[in-house]
Amino acid sequence: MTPIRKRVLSGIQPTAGSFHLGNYLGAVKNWVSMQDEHDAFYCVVDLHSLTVDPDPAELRTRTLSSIAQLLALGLDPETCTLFIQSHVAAHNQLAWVMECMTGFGEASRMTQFKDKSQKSGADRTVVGLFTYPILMAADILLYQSNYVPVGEDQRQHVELTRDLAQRFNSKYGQTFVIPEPFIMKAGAKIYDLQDPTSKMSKSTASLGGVIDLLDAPEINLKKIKSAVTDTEREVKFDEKNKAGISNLLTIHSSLSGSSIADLENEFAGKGYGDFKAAVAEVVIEYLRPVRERTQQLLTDPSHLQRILKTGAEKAAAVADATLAKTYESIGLVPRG
Ligand code: ATP
Ligand code: LTN
Repeated sequence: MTPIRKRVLSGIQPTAGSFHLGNYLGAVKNWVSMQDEHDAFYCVVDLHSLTVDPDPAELRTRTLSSIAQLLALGLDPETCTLFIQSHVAAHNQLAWVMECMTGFGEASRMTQFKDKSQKSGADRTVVGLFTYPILMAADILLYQSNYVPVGEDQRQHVELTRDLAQRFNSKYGQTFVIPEPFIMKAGAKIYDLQDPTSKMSKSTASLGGVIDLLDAPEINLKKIKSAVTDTEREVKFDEKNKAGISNLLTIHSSLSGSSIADLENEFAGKGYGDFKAAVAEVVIEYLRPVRERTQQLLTDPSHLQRILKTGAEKAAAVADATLAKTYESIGLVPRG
């Protein structure tokens, strides 16, 4: 008898024209490596991205580009279920139920909400940004997911999801699997090249510090060569005192597979210039085929649409069953 494979679910927002290296090393790399051994569901969370008021034409383009990038990075639609969040109505439906189980104070403690709302000011902060983690909880719980591969910044949201699932189960009976965050140590947080104490982020002001997967090699070369380092000369991993160099070591090591210790040895006695050139080469060569495959996939939108249609059908079958069970548990009368 084949053992039942554990479920995995994760999502990524279509908030930029290209994913960046932090998205790949913190999250999508794990998505790819988990798809073979798990029953994996991956979605582009377009509804979440509405919290930043995207331009409609841009949202459409970015959503399809996100799907193309995920395929180019190695997701195989025959192996995992790849879909767009808004194609499965149950996400919003379960989110409402979960909103009615979340304390106002509990939601107010989410640090991503606090950071983002502080940046844009109370008047420009939408309610959707506040309820964002609850929609994320619905994404996860609908699929009875065991693991949620994300970067470190999402740990608190997965903790909230666990709390909500436990609360629901103890009040209404066993309904949801309690998910666990799956966060790799290496690459869990990639920092901005210009400000190596802040995370590399799509919505950051310092674009010079973000390595986009789809950028031309010359642009990424320039960004890596001008990465902020320190006044010493030693290529050594020391996150506290050498944040820039440590970040570059993490990037090199995660893409090349060489250990940090081997890289420290290889560059002992050499200057930062040589080291940066080596990092740039690894990044550029890694990204070259990803960029080419993405561009190629985008030339055939009907192929992408077919993948998405199958993905949405497979996802909806699982999600609708969980939603029906949830509605029944809380006493909503079925339509019949
Ligand atoms: P924004 O900064 O605009 O919120 P983002 O760049 O964080 O966007 P998301 O779509 O929110 O992108 O995140 C997708 C995945 O990438 C998440 O699992 C998140 O944890 C991970 N991630 C994002 N930035 C980093 C980073 N700098 N290092 C590691 N993982 C990251
Ligand atoms: N909130 C996440 C994106 C996200 C997600 C999810 C991740 C939405 N739904 C479900 C994992 C599982 C973010 O900002 N990176």
